[in-house]
Amino acid sequence: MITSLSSWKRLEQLATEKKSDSILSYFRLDSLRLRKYTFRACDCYFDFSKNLLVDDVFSALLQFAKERNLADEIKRMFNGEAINTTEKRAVLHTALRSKKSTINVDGENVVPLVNAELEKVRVLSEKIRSGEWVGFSGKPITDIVNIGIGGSDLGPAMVTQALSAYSHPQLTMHFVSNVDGTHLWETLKKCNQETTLFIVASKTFTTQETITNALAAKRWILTATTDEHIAKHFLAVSTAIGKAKQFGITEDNIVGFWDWVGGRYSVWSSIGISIAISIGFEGFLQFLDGANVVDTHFEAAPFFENIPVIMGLIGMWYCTFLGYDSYAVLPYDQYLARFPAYLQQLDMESNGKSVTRTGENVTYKTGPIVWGEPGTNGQHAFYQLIHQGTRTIPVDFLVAKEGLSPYTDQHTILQANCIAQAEALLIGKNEETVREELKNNLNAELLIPHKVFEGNKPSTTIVYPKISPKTVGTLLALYEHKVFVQGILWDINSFDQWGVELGKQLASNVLPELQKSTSQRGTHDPSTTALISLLQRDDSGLKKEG
Ligand code: G6Q
Repeated sequence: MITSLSSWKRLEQLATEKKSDSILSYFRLDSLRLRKYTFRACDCYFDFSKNLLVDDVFSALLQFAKERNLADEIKRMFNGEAINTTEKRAVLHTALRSKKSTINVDGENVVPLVNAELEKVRVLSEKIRSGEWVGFSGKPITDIVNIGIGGSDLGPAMVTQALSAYSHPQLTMHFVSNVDGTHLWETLKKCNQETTLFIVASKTFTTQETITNALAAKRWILTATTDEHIAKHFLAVSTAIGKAKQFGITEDNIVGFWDWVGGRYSVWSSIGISIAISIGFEGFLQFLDGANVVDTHFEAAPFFENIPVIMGLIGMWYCTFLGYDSYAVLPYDQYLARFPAYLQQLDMESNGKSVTRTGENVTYKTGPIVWGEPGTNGQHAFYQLIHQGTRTIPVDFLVAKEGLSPYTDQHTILQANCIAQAEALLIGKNEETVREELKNNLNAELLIPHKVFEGNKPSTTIVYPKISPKTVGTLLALYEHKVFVQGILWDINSFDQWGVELGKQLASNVLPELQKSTSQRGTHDPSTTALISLLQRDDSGLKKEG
């Protein structure tokens, strides 16, 4: 158990000693603090100095990483070892953006395979972008609908939105994920059968939501044309080529990937074809490049200046030792509006685990709750709780040095808000200052406690040059490796997701009961039984009550 390591014990002791420390006093006591805890790497600037992190804690964290053999574990991942032990799989999304000529999985060099699928992505995306790809009536494609969910949706949807400034002017991208028919219906209202192309993105090609939506999409196309034209309106991305063919998609229109690419790590694979269609294949390559820059840094940089390692260590220090349950990711960038949602899957599906890699129950806190919204919207909503609530919520602020919009003055306002929020969280406002501010106010005594800001709230600020395919690739890969680091530190498997299975299994029992396609009533708890009765189609209970 990791709890018996000497560095663990040291960190426990330090947590008791340091949890009430003042970050501002760290600055006062160490004139080199800023220099020590800020880094330029991967074309970005990282300011960790506003964290509750000081030299002896940092050393103990680094020692912990060493005792957890993090360096060897990183090598094992990059070398294609089957580190996803419960599914007996390698974890090689890094191979999808690598510049190495040989990466072996089970003795087979996967680099040529990766390049071959990438070439298919190039050919297909260029055909669509150039207008050469036409629908059943001979018109070029105008609308692309990616049907997928989880890892087959969040990455492409988030990145396509993030890079919308680089998108093809004649192509509109849509993403349908929810099995709620509303999602597909509302999307199709904006599309025309003649000029719509669906991408069925599913690693397994068995996912209920995706197959249900894909079948509905096929019916929709067939309201306007006949079976022999289906091929002109469907692409598939999958590891299950046979199943995609069975669905009716022609082999030429299927792009593959491999089981060593986890769903939530698959945006770099052909699952990212919608990105290539939207921003062009060159742009997609730059996106891969941005991630490769991080991979190279992560593999080579010493831990004391290795950004994903530092991010991982700080996050673990907060979550496990200081008990900060959640962290907020607040991009001051409208293009990154879906970045927090993407990170929720990446982080929480990867590290929301409570047994070690060998199956023992953990006795410490693992993956945090991740949440966030773009600034400045959050400032007018939930920041109150971060500033004056009862919890400490560490924050990652993300901001571009340069904005893309022509409203450059607004970008400066945005930056000012970002910097000021980090500053406010750090310095707070004490009673004395508030008293001075309210010296002419008759209600001063009443107001003072409400206007005091405790401050000392930790944050990290990441500054990137500007939103570009490369930058977005870089940001994603940084967080991917942060999540990996934490999984190793906590000794959990970050690459499986058994926790999503039970609900799926039970849904397949509930569905026939709701549909009344079975007369057999399953055994459920009383609450579930009552809900099934209420929602059975011909039950008018809701109406009666209403
Ligand atoms: C991610 C998960 C999950 C997966 C979806 C979609 O790591 O495995 O989010 O991506 O369940 O699965 P398919 O791509 O197989 O449809």
